[in-house]
Amino acid sequence: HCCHLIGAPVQTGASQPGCLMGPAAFRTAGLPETLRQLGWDVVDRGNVTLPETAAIDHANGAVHNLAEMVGWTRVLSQAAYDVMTASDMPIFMGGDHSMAAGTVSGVSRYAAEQNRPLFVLWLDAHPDLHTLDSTGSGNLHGTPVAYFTGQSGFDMFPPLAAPVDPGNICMMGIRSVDPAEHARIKELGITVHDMRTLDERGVAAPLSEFLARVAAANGLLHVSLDVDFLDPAIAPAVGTTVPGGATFREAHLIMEMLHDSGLVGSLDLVELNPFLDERGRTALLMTDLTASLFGRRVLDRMTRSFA
Ligand code: DIR
Ligand code: MN
Ligand code: MN
Ligand code: MN
Repeated sequence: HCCHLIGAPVQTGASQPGCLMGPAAFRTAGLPETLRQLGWDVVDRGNVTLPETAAIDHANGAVHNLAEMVGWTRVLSQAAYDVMTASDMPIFMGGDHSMAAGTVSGVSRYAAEQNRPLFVLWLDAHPDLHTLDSTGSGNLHGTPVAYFTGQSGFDMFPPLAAPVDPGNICMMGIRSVDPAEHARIKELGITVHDMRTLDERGVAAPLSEFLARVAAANGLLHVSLDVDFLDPAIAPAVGTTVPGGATFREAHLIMEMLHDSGLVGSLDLVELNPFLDERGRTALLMTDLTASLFGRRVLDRMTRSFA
């Protein structure tokens, strides 16, 4: 198996600088070596770079760094499409979550060409479902899901080769939702397992249901893991901490189940801000979780089938 790493040093979508250093922190935390020890061939493609941009104004005055997000979306979408043809399971090392406008749209273009439906597992405290018109903060990391599902108002962005079907998105860990996002979740029919659902049902049952759907459709699964999915007590290095996040054990179980499913085609690791970390602990935890997704386990056991 071959895994390609791609760095996406994007920080213009976040409220504070620092995600620029995310890819370097994942390399420093030993992500490439960790995957090699699990038997993967690892190719580090280095970081994608942003071509020069000219400012773009928007009627919503809160919106900032729009030209940067448009530029990143263009280059990352192409990079993601290219790497999908070359790699079993590419990892996009972010970078703030605005990068997912590029990675998911590129992966979706690839899936469409393979005649396979794309499914997205969104592990996050936030649904990131704002449009450019509805965002109040203007922080564009709150908008990628609206873009890649084809919501209106993203005309200055690259046209989508294959918008993601909102019915194929499953969000887990959600606990900070703005009113406009709440309305959009219902309107689009996105499956959202908020923290209350995870408290009541655990993570295994809702995730099994979703994986069964992916398997039944012969789908390709993209996983987008935002650091703030995790509880701030174990993952402090993110600009938008929200109390009451996923525990170490819940997160590892999700990653192990994803590995066992054999359905994951690509992974985003996003919102790591190493400037806010405590001696690299968040980068190391994210690396450990990735190891579980790529096959690290405590004991051999019967592989679960979700078909
Ligand atoms: C909030 C927070 N919904 C916003 N979003 C964040 O600024 O739009 N997304 N932090 O990751
Ligand atoms: Mn996010
Ligand atoms: Mn978030
Ligand atoms: Mn924000």
